[in-house]
Amino acid sequence: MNDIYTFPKDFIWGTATASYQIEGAWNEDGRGPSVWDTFAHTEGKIDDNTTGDKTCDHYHRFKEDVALMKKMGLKNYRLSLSWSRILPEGKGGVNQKGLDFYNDLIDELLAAGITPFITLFHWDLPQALQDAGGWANRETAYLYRDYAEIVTKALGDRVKNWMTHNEPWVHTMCGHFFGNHAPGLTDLKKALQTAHHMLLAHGLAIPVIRKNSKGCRVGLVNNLEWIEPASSSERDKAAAARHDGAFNRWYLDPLFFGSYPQDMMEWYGEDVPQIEAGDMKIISTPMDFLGVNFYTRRIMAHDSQGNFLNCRQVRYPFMRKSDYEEWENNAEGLYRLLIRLKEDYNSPELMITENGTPLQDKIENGEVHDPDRIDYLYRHMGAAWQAIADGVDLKGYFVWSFLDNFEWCLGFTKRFGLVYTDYESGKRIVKDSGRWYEKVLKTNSISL
Ligand code: IFM
Repeated sequence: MNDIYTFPKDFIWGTATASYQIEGAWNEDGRGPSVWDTFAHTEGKIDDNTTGDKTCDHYHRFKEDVALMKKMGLKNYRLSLSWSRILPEGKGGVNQKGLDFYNDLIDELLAAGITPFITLFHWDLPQALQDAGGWANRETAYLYRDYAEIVTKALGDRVKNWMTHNEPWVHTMCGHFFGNHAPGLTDLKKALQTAHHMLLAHGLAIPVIRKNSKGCRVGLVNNLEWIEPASSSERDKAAAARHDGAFNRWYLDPLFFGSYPQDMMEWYGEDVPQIEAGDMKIISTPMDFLGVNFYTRRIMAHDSQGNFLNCRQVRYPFMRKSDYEEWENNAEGLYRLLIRLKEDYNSPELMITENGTPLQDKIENGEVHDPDRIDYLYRHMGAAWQAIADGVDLKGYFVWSFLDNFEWCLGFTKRFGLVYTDYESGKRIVKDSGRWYEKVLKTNSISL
C-alpha cells in the first residue's frame, strides 16, 4: 500500500491564474491596451499566432468558473489584476467598470468560501506607460504605488493576501533582454534597470497595501530554480553560480539583504542599474512571505560561446519524453531549493505560489486523462511535505493552473490546467488531475 503524507492543519492549498492569460475581453468596458495586447497583436511574436483577446473568456464566465472551483472544493485562489482594465492609461482616471469586475469577482469568490490571493502585476503593463519608457523609467515605480493605492483602497476590506509582482525575472529578462515576451526589447542595461524599478515599486507599495488592507499579508513572487553544475570542474561550478546569480540571487538578495549580489554586479559591469540613495532600504522593507514559483531544476555548463553568462544548459539523457522542453520533472530540486532558501535567507515564511506541468492533454470520451501531471504534482507536493518536515516554514501550495490558458509566447500550445479549456466552445472539463487534487484538498494529504 502507498504511504499517505499528511500536511499541517492550516496548510493553504490553492490554484493560480493571471489576468492576461484567462480574462479575454481585451477591449471591453473601457479596458486600455497592455504591452501584451500590443505584443500578441504583432505578427510572428506568438508561436501559434494567437492572442489573449478571448482566451478562456473568464471576464464573461467568472461566475461559472468560481462555481466550478467551489464544486472542486478549492478554498484559495491566486489571481492577478489587469492594471489597464482599472487604469486604462496606467494613471489618472479610474475605469469604474474595470474595477467593478474585480469587485464582483472577489464577492463571488468570498460567497463561495474561496479566499482570494491577489497579484498586482503579472507582466501586463499598460501600453501607455510603456510608451513613456515602461519600467526602465523610474516614474513607473511611483505610478505602480498609486495603482496599488487605488486597488487596495477598493478591495482591501475583503482581500487580505497580496503579492506585488509575479516573477520579475521573466518580465525583465524575457521582456527586455531576450525579447520573446512583451514589450519585446533586447537591451541588458534596460532589463536590469527594469528589474531595479520593479523591486523599488514592490518596496514602495508595501506600506500602501498594509495601510489599506488592515491585517493583510504581503509578499513578492519569484520564479526560482534549483541549479547544479554539469560537472565538478571549476568552470562549470562558476557557470552554475553565475546562472544562480542572474536568475535567483538577483531577485532575492535585494529583498532580504538590501544589496545586489557582488559577483553579479562585477559580471554585469557597465550594465548594472542606476541605484539612488535609499532605494535598497525601500526594496528590503520586510515582507510577510516569499512566493516561490517552481517548475524545474537546471544543470549548467561553462560555454564561452554560450549565453550572456557564458553558460549553456545541459539536457540530461534520462529526462522523460513528456518533460516540457527543458523543464525536467525533478521534485528533489524543489526540496533542495526550499532548504536552500531556509539556510541562505534566514528561514523566511514561504508559499509555493505556482507549480505544475504542461502536457498535450486530449479529450477521450468526454474525459481528460493526465497521469503524468498527477505524478508531477504528487512528487512536488511530496517535496514540499519533506521540506516542512525538515523545518522549512512553508505555508501553502498553489497549482499552476486552475484551467488551461494562454501561455504567453507559446500561445495555446501548452496546457497546464487542472481543468481543460475548450477554447472554441468555452467548455471546461475537470481533468483526472483536478479530481485527484479534490482528494488532496479533502484529506489534506497526498497519496497515489
Ligand atoms: O504561465 C506561466 C505563468 O504566467 C507564470 N509562471 C510560469 C507559468 C508557466 O509557464
